[in-house]
Amino acid sequence: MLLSLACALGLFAVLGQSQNYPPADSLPVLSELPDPFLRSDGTRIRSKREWESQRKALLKTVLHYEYGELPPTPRTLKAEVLSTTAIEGVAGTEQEIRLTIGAKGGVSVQLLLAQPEGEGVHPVLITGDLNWGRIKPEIVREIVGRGYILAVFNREEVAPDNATREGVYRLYPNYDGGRLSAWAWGYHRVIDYLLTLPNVDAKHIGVTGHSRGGKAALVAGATDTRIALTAPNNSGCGGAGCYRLLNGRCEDITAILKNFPFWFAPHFNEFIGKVDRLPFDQHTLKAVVAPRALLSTEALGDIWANPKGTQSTYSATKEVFEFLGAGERIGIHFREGGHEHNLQDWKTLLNFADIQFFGKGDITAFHTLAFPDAEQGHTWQHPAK
Ligand code: GTR
Repeated sequence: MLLSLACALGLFAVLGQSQNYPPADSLPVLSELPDPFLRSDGTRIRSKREWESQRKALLKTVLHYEYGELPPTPRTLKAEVLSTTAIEGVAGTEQEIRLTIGAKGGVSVQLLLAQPEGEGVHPVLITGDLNWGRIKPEIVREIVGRGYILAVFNREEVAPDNATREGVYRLYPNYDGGRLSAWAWGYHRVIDYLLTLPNVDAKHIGVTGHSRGGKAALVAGATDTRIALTAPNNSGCGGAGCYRLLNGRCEDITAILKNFPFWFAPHFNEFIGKVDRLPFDQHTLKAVVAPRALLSTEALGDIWANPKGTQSTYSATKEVFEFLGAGERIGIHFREGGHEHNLQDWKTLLNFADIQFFGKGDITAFHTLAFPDAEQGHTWQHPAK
């Protein structure tokens, strides 16, 4: 404990010396999950009041080292409704929309909006996974039947899933953040549009996505307080997983940066073989969402996504939520099976959203852990304990 505290203080002494972030080699080794309550001057925050500035500082650090900043917010956004059709089996319609984001021709993105019929406003769930195909009809029926709007956009039109500089990279030629930040920006632009619609419940907007889409949804939720619920599914390494605590044949920083360097900030690869020098881990990004609601949905057979390490970062993040008096706003759910975003995952998300948005249901199931022997990964506790 003493050792890790000394290391952490060492880190913040380094960070405190200048506004710039030192390179990986100059950062101290932190073997445990870094303390999210520790400020850059080496003191810990003590009151809830101090959380908002700490939250912003943590977010800046994570974006600097891991993902890169998000692109700027564009001044213009146009939407053209191309078609409206009835959804089979439920009282609702689906619209196909073309969003044009920004000037000079802009970024053109396909958006499908499945909406329940009826008066009043509706909560919304957004995913950027349209590039993987339409959401299955039974899932759309479930979401719309439960009174939610489903917004599905194609994140690969926002930024391609490779190193080519199309989409938002063409709109902002100097932009150098990674794809996960660019995709997160796509979620934010969809929200800009949704907030112009009369049937959207602005206070109840949730984001989700699967795997790399889940990583992007987590970055989106961490960087936009208009998002009331952030729900990455099977998001693993670079998402709700963990860099330090690895279990079995799961993805680590070396593997992810070998295959997908363009998902991250260009200098993140300095941490290959040095994850213990990261001044944060994924619990830090999850904590940045607090006190807004956060759910991770995991699959026990999806070893590559490190469900056990995800439980460890969940437990570390819960310290922050509890400190803020928001312990009921964080949840985790494990199902049997493998890497997919299936009907059960969506039902789990809807159940969690009903609790968070409308106080309907019981949170207990979302605090049930699957791995009693998972590493705690941290010795710090929240400051009010
Ligand atoms: C895998 C990758 C994961 C995950 C997944 C996906 O190949 O290693 O990080 O994001 O792809 O997006 O399906």
